[in-house]
Amino acid sequence: MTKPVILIPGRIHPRVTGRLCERCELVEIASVDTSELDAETLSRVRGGAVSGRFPASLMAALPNLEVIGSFGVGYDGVDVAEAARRGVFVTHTPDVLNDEVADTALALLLNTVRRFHFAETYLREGRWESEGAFPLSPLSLKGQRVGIHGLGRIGLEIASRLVPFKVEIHYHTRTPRADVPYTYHESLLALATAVDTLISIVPSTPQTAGAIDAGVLKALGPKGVLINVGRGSTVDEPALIAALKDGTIAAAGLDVFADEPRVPKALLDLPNVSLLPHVASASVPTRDAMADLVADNILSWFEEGRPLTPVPETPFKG
Ligand code: NAP
Ligand code: 8YV
Repeated sequence: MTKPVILIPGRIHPRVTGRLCERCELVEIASVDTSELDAETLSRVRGGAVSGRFPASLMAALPNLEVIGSFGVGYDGVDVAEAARRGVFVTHTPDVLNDEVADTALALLLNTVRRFHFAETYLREGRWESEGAFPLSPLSLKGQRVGIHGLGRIGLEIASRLVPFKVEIHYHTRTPRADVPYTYHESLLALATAVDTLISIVPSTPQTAGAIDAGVLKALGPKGVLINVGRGSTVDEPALIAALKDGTIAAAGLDVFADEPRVPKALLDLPNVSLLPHVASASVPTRDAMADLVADNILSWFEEGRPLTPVPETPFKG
């Protein structure tokens, strides 16, 4: 039987290629630029596996494309509208990373509020011995009201981890959930007004772009803390930097940025931030599970005739 040909534009977790290589023919290229491939190869490609971008221009170069396996639960790098128009299934990796990302969100929250990263540096520099105790953190999680922007698969796990911390939990989504006891707010601004700490875990969409703006930060207030583990595009980064500088909010913990991997120097220079290089899901077990789900989706499509976890924009109606 002829093996399906899978295009891999750019780098991807090695377990994806390791899993696929025996049952598929892999065509690996450096980026979404297909100019090094001849027309015959392009026409043989039936699948794609990607961590990052899969634009409409790439789909246009692949006349027999059937399925794209995207690494990650967020699939903003893939032009899903164009895929849907072409009848191409796009799959992603939901659920297998919920716990890891929620754990990271809590760690980032505590680090931001209690400044443990600065405390550890203080110890390592010998300053505990030479200067005495590390200064008290002005902020505490105790008694805080925490708002979750996005209460989906990961947001729910974040909320359940917050319960034992005895904080008040509020949330905003476009549609209220009937299955949670947390306080719902109809707008992000109303949520920010009601809470001290805002955790954002929404997808990158035209509607969420720049949603956390100067007005939302002002509503969060001078004791306010922003944690972003969703996407950098959700935050107006210049407005956030200004708010952190002038005391409009107290602190921020960020795992995601507007223009990764570039992080504005103005953010790096601030004393009231905790910054991570997009590592929320980045443990070996979780990334292995994500890689397996990318491979399983592609193999299931070609061997069983159905994708396992298609995105909502390209549903499988079997
Ligand atoms: P999900 O289950 O689809 O949940 C998304 C949540 O966001 C839902 O509650 C949804 O509710 C809400 N939402 C969507 N658009 C909104 C809007 N315009 N305003 C307010 N709420 C909105 O997704 P998930 O699996 O939890 O993942 C969420 C996102 O986290 C991913 O798309 C990805 O970008 C990001 N992520 C980041 C990392 C990392 O490494 N930092 C790791 C994993 C995921 P409604 O539809 O009712 O509005
Ligand atoms: C990964 C993510 O860092 O799943 C997502 O949406 O942002 C992360 O889990 C990313 O997919 C790595 O490419």
